[in-house]
Amino acid sequence: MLFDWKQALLPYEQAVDELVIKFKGIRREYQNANMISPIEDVHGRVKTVASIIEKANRRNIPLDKAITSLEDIAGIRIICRFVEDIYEVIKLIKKRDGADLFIIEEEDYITNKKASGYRSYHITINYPMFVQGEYKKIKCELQIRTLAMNFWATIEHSLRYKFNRNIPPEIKNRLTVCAEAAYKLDEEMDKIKEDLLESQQFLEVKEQILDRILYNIHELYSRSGIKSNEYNYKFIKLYQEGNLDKLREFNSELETLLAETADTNGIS
Ligand code: 0O2
Repeated sequence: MLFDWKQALLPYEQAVDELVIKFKGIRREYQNANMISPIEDVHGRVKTVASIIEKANRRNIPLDKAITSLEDIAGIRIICRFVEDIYEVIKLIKKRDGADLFIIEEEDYITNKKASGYRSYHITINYPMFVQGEYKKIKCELQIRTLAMNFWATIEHSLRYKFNRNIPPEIKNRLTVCAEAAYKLDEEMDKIKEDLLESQQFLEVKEQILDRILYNIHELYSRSGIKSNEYNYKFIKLYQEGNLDKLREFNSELETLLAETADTNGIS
């Protein structure tokens, strides 16, 4: 009888779907708390049958054992902006160990890059699930890497396929140089991370104040018919100047005015 790959891979698909939702959920939690998430993006995939057969053959694994032996049938890729964020994500995963996932092993290809130049942090987990009413643990590989590491790995992966895993030495050398350049980029980005985060926070605070100002101008106009032109002009001028303190001051001015109009209108 023919092996039913579709049926066998179904639990892996479900595990990938659930894990993607969970990691995207972490990202959303940070955003809701107005914090910058260490997770930039999350992707998941189930290895194709062709890729499973190829890898099993390469590792001399009999086909009937391929699904249970290979660690990366189900794969989740977590993309971070900074190397530091990778370690933050690892901490978050370890906190869940024994709860909704079970860590089997870790491979730190960041500190110990592969000969190819590949960098990424791999965590193999068992993910508990109910499959057709039965409790099962599905093996899944989590790959955590930066945008720069992912860029390099994606290009190198395509070239591997193009050259049937035998990349010509000249291209291999270039890739090694590129891997180092990508890592240098990560190192430089980590150095300016604080400045980047500050500027991001600055933009977020500024956006909130701008929203508040526009809301207050609208309220002044709709509550008491105060001509909003004067305030609109002042707003545009301050907006162009971009000075956060002045925008804050202007917003306080509007809020005092609003409170006064509320008093005279008897609104409490
Ligand atoms: P896919 O699904 O096409 O990505 P090894 O440890 O070297 O004997 P392997 O397969 O590298 O064997 O196992 P490992 O280390 O667990 O790697 C699993 C996955 O990590 C790979 O899956 C890749 O996604 C990624 N990876 C590992 N090494 C490299 C590398 O040098 N370059 C790139 N681009 N990715 C790597 P697969 O099997 O490639 O399948």
